[in-house]
Amino acid sequence: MNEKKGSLHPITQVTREIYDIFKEIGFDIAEGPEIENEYYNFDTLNVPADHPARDMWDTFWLKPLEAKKLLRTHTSPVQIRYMENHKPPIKIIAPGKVYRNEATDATHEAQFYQLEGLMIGENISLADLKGTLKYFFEKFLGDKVEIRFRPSFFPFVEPGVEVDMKWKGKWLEMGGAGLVNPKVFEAVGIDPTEWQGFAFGFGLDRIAMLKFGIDDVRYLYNGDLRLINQF
Ligand code: YSA
Repeated sequence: MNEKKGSLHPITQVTREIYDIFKEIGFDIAEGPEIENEYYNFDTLNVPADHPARDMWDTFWLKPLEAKKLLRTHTSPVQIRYMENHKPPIKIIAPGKVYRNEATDATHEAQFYQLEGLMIGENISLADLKGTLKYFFEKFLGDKVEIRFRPSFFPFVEPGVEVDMKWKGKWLEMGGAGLVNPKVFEAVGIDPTEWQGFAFGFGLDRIAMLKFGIDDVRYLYNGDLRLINQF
């Protein structure tokens, strides 16, 4: 019988391909809970209570509010949980689902995926970050890519950058990154005079959209088999 058995969702396909590329260069895969608490989603990432930086992430808080539980707004808490339980050197990626209480459009969903990365070692610099990302994107897209860093602010990195990638002649914003802020290392008991690290967080949906030429993120989630079966 020639019955069609269905196909993997584009996000699943992209995630598996990303695993393979990073595994080859020695990265492990880490996971964390989607229901997080304020401590891991914000506090240990050096986002103090009442700091305006918290507004960067529109949060779905869970009831009872006093419990300070939330749907994680980014995959960065996975870094913290991993650093608490593993000694450096560390090389991980952590793909996963995140949630934001925001209006949707072609490039924004209230539920989407991110790809977190963390590498800790001795003498890690921004050049290591750039080299790793360039290696990844070239492997993943099968093409020569140009990467550009723009100065940016995330409380958990110093310096922080926004990462753009040149794709079909245009600069595209892919995510945030930087060198791990020594305050984050202190919060998890890693000595910042001995260890340095870089971290990054990309929109996985945007990576999938780029790879497959999908021009609206909402197509990935509306369950229309006409889209899914193309992949
Ligand atoms: C920055 C520095 C690090 O050392 C580690 C991680 C990060 C990223 C940080 N945690 C963060 O969440 N930054 S972000 O709010 O700018 O989101 C990162 C990426 O997620 C964006 O560049 C975009 O590609 C994607 N994104 C954000 N909101 C989205 C979205 N994708 C789909 N729908 C949304 N609503």
